[in-house]
Amino acid sequence: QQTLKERLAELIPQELEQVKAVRAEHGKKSFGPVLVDQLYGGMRGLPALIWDGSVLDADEGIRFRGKTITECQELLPKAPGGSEPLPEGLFWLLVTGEIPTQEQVDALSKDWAARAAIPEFVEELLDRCPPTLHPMSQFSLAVTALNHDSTFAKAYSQGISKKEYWGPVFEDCMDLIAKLPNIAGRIYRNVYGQGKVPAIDATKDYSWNLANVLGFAEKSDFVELLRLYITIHSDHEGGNVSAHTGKLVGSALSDPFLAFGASLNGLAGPLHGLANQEVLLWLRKMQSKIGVDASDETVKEYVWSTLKGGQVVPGYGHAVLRKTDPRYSAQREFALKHLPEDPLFKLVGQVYNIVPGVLLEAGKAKNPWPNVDAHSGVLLTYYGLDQMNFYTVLFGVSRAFGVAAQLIWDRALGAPLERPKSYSTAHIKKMFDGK
Ligand code: AMX
Repeated sequence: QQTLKERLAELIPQELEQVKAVRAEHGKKSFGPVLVDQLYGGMRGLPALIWDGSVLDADEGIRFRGKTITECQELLPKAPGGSEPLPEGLFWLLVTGEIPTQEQVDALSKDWAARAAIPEFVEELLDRCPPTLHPMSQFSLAVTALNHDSTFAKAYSQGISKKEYWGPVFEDCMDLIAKLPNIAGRIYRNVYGQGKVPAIDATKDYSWNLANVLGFAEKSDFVELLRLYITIHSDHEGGNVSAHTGKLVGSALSDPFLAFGASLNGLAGPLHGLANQEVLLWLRKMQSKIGVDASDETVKEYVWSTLKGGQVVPGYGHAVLRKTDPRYSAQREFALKHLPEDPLFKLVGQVYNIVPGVLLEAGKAKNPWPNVDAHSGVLLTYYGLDQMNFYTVLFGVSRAFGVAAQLIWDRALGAPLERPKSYSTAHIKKMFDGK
């Protein structure tokens, strides 16, 4: 049976040929004009990056290597007795574009378990963080520190040839993903006083081990939730802050630990990954203000008061999507199956019926529909993981899958240093007004 690295070694020359052919045939074709507004407007819609793992359609949502979330749920291997895809299989798909066999997925689980230990100094680093330091800051510190043992950084300093970059980058990416449960588990237990992190079990899959380091492995539905959670949070094409940051920093040949540490710092922002924490805080605040069984009218007033206070409604809107996020829908399906009567789930449903109408009436947001973050916190809370400021760490563990897959390909295809052109307002005025 072929390993992921062996399969990659076969695919890389084919992909190099394909990229060469695409560039030869289409390299001088235009995607359309670049508007001055796009320079000021956060580059929305500007075609600027190659990202192979996934592409986001504004109406349909994400496809991982051409497959929808539902197709991934059907096609990817599962754990014994489970019905959600194993993230190991999703990683294989992101990297190769192919659906792996059950044996290949099992081998990845074992490989990651074998790589899972973190250096003692990283454990100490985390133990020394004050519990008041946000879990995402701790997470980013620890991931950055893993660069101490980077295979790529070492190979580069020893003069490795450009053609060989992808091999050590692959090793670093595998190490990175493998070590995240131990880092996440240690942060969780340190911050919330939950005792020692148990050892990784090499006979179990990645999500079971992640659940176990957090102290939730006995709840098999929670383990299933994590399998789904990692799968849907893994990748969302290349332009979002965490994905693009990882690619950008990686383009300087910073190793995958440095690159993904930077991704995490972007994910920690409230307009990006931190929104899943913000959603729960917002819902709780609403409940404390208007009570648990508030009428639609009162909820509506509360939504308006958020907007009038100059704040965003967390979990709603998106820079690319223009319909309900299928990642939201996948979590809703999970909730309907496992926790249909949960009061917080019902509140999320009630909010879903109200917020889009208010945002449409307010007339600013281009997309009034919910994104992935509108739902995730409710599911985690249901199983007892109610420490909201930890939620983005789980998003970060998942996002490593997508960023790592692209870092491997970027180095395999010799992606150059990123260096877009910037202009000053004075220069633009001069360019178009002549003064
Ligand atoms: N509540 C209130 N106002 C909103 C809004 C929301 N949920 N979504 C967008 N708007 C506002 C914007 O703030 C902007 O206002 P401005 O003109 O005064 O600056 C205006 O509508 C136009 O914004 P847009 O073009 O529709 O969105 P964008 O591409 O600039 O930003 C996003 C996208 C996600 C940052 C925005 O919708 C938002 O702030 N949502 C709430 C936070 C959130 O849920 N983030 C998570 C996104 C998913 C993820 O990355 N995990």
